[in-house]
Amino acid sequence: MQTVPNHQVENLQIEDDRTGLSVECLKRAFLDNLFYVQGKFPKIATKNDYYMALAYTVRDRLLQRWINTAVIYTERASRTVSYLSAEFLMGPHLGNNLVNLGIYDQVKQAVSELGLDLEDLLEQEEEPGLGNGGLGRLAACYLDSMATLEIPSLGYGIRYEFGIFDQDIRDGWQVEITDKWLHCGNPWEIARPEWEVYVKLGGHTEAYTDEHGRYRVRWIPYQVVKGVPHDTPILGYKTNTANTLRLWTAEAPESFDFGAFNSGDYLGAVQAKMVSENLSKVLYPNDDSSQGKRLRLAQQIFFVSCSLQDMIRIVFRQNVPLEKFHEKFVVQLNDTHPAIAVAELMRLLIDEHDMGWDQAWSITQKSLAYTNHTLLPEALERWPISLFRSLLPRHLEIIYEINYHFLEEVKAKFPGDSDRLRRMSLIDESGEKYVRMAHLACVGSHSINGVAALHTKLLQQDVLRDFYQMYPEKFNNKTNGVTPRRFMVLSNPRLTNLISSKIGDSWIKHLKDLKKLEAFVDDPEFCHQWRSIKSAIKHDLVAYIQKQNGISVNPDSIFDIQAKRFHEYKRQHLNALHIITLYNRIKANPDIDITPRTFIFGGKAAPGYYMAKLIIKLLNSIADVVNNDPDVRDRLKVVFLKDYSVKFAQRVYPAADLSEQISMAGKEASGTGNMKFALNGALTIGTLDGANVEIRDEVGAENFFIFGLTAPEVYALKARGYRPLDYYHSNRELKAVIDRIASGHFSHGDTQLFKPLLDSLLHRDEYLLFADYQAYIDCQDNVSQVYRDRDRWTRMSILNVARMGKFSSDRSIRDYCQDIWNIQSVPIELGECIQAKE
Ligand code: GPW
Repeated sequence: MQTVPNHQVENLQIEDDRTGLSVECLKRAFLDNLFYVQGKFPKIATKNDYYMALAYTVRDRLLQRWINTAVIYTERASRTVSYLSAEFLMGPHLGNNLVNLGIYDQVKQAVSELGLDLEDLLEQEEEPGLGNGGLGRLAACYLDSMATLEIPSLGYGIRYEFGIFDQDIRDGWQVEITDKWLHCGNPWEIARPEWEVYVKLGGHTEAYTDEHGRYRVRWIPYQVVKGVPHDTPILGYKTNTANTLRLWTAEAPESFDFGAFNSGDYLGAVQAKMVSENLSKVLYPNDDSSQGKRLRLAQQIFFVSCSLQDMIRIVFRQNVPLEKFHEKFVVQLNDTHPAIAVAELMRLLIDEHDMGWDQAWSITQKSLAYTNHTLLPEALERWPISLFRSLLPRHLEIIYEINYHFLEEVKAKFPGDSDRLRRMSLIDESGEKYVRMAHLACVGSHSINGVAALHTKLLQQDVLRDFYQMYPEKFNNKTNGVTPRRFMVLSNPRLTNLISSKIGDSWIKHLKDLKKLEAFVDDPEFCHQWRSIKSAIKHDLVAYIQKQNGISVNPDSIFDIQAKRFHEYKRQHLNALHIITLYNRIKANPDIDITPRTFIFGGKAAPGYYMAKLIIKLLNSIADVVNNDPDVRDRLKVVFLKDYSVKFAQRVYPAADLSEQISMAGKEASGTGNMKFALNGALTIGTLDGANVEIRDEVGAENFFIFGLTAPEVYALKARGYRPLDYYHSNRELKAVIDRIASGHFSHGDTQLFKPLLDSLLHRDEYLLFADYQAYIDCQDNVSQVYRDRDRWTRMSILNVARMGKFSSDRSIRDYCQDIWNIQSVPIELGECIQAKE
């Protein structure tokens, strides 16, 4: 579609009621939106109407910045980061936008003068749960940091109609409920049907010779799907930059099935429409695992093709020659989910834009960069060749061609090493043939990065070792980070205000400035305030737990929290073994002196992951027994908080005393919850895994509870031959714990319920719970001791926060900008561009 220049429109001034930030103006605008957008008046308005009216009021203020940003980026054809991710776990927008606009307090006052409560309205927002966990949330933190650092960027992904399922707990088991996040409308997005694109699927290819006598390939698809972009503004913290998150919905093209339509096959045509719409219907709820399902591959090509076509459109609109695609865009691949971009960009350049192979390959490699997020073998994506060919016949040809050139390169560098060729090939031919997406991403990118120092080292030594030997210069580390805006300023206003009252608020943009807090660590008044704030927040969570779970919790107990996806490698069940150990000690000696603890869990399990769901059932079963056993006398409480989400995480992190980061070393790529807890003043009990290693280095070993085998020790033990039964037989407390579960004590006498879990521990124990058990218990005993010295604990807590500066996502993004993206900031001035230039 053509844009029509219209000087009358350009001359329009944006009305003050849509941009003004005074309390009076906000009130007027709010009522105006309630009336004209929501179509309600106060007498009949629901809470949701009020939320919508407020959201539109805030969106109007974003739009001014969004349009200014777009105008400047377009005029200057600014170099842009394109962040491709199958997941964006944004969390609620309203509060975050209030913080970043700097109008939280004004809006609070405005709505309160209208007789409403801001917290109430914030609670009303259905968060877009378009991600599973860490990977999707990282993408969201990175969008926040890119906008804050004024880096031109576009996030590209899928607008799933159903995001991550809502979790209910029934009889202790997880039950999944569809997430209808769109059912009340989404005030934050704007559809852009004028920028629709088409994606081909299935069918076959044909070779032909073009008018210049060149060999060409034509792809005759079985199906064509339309992608429609929906844009959400991403505002930086106290900047005018508003970047875009562009999510694609799949629709049936109007014209495609007219054949069927006209021949009277009405239902057939509607069927085709439904098949198309399926592509953006639902988020796959697996975290750190890949299933090889056709629809999932279709989702990947769908959003990748839409996004690359959109970038090419932008390149043309800004009069950049296509040969300079890589100068206009750098495309970061968030894991292998978008790795099909390697073949798709080649296809677009060669088949659709007449470019030669060598030039297309050079542009592709210069444009793409790949981030790996896992060391788990089951998470490395592979697609059966037959499935791949039936959906993407042209891409398979291109991948074969890339593979041919690549293997020639490998042969040249390592002559006579046929084993290496087999290992490195883009095609796994050991049995059923597969396309290896991580290999495709490595070959097609100019940068390959891990997400924590240890993770990158293990990639180089192990998972991607051959690629490291082939292309050492491509490898680099980018330790993850989290945004302090959402995970401190918004979620922990009390601690934010205390900190800012002492050291100013520069730390919100320059997290390293938290270091200045160290000067107050010996100030008794400050320590007292620090402790009272933590206590007040814990009281709030106590009230919530009372309401949600009907459990009364002692606010003076240690709040010991493990909140993350359920996965055996994350070892929530090791935590369970500790709980039962303490329970056994109490049962053996009811008067034993134990530091009171509240164990809090939150997290979802993939619906098809039986063992993870059984672990949830075990925790709930332990909770039932422990919370109701009179011998325990409120010294231990176990709480499973259902339906963990970003909204919920924001409530949980600030209340934690102790953060559980207890994965088997060598399995957690980085972790980011570990950072959010520590930033909010929790101490960490953790293994030397992922970013825990770097957190401990920063905060000091004396302020961190470390335990367990290191990654090399894990490998050595497994190589020696690990025998979990030996630990069971030789460790009295461990045996008692296992026997207690096996006896049916937590399952109303049912000795079969947890047998699969116990069998897996006793006979395989892939994640070495038994090997780490004693070290974990000893470390927890030490935690309990230290907690009794409240001054010491407070000091450790302050030092943790003061030394967390490295883990801001701003630092991560600065590192990406310098080392991979080669991109500079583009500050946005307000007002200079919407008004027409005379
Ligand atoms: F398997 N992560 C995740 F690598 O949340 F793709 N989901 C995933 O599917 C994958 C990784 C994948 C997580 C890592 O487990 C976590 O350690 C890391 O902090 C996070 O990604 C962000 O890098």
